[in-house]
Amino acid sequence: MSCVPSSFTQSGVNGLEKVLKLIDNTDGTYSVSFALNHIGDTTISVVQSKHQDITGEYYNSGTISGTPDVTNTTALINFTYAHGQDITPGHPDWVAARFTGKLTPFQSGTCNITLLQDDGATLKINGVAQISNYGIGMFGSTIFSYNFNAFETYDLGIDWMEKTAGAALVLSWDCGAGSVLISSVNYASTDDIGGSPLQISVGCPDKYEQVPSTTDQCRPKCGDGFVISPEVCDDHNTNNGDGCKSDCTAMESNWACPGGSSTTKSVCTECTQGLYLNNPSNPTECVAECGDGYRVGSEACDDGNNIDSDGCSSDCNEIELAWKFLLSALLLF
Ligand SMILES: [Ca+2]
Ligand SMILES: [Ca+2]
Ligand SMILES: [Ca+2]
Ligand SMILES: [Ca+2]
Repeated sequence: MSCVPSSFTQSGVNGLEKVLKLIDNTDGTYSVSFALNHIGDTTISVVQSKHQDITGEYYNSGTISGTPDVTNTTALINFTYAHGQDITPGHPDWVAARFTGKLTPFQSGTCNITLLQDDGATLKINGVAQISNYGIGMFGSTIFSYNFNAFETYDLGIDWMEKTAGAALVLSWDCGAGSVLISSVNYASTDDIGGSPLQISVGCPDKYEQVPSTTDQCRPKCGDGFVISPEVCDDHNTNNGDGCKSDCTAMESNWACPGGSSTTKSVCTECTQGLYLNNPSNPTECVAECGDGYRVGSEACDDGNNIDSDGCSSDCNEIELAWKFLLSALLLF
């Protein structure tokens, strides 16, 4: 882990954003862009990380109690003392110390944390002990795993007690890139800046609605009176029996619903007797059908079939000539 670079792209932070991109505008401002992968409310936090030295309180009595004999600050937990070397002035042995600070990781994930101790120490994160070796005479490393959220601030506390001989206290972590001393930039706290945290709400575009049982899909809203593909019609309701089906996927049998668009609703008309939705070039037009027995529109006749020489031509365009004469003769008598 390291300091925030001037530009970076990160995927899947906290499982909310598909892409997070940060650019240093070099004018004191930063731009952040991201793609939300869900419809609804989202909280966006913009935080600033501020380095904060760790406070060390030393007790020459060898016990953490009362007023510390020495208080100072340090940018790192990286102490080693040779046999006989003073920890506090005049005190190389039987010195206890309490270190407190803030720890901020810049990536989410699990880190293996190693504390080299001589003698033993207790380490707490957010008040919960992860290592409990305070008061134990030891020289060695203890490792534990911790799952961090990026840019969250964690309280760090270490109680350490050196008995005799050499002494050490070194805090390092491995967050996937090898074990390194925890950097001073990570001894930091984060504060919201600007209008952070910001609540935003993302919905479907106008004339669309969320697809049920999904979190990130919109579809044209059926019943709003606007026809947007894949809607076939939208007669401004979600009823059946009035021309456009309740789900807007089709016109109902023998109904025509022309005129619908993204700005106008469909107007449905039921085809009257002898008219059908049967025009390939205009599927919303009611047209006559030759041979159904109903003479309508431009049909000259319709004798219920598509056969010639029986009085009405097979295409219903003509009353056949011989039959005209016969008809005339019958009328004369
Ligand atoms: Ca619609
Ligand atoms: Ca309808
Ligand atoms: Ca007909
Ligand atoms: Ca005929």
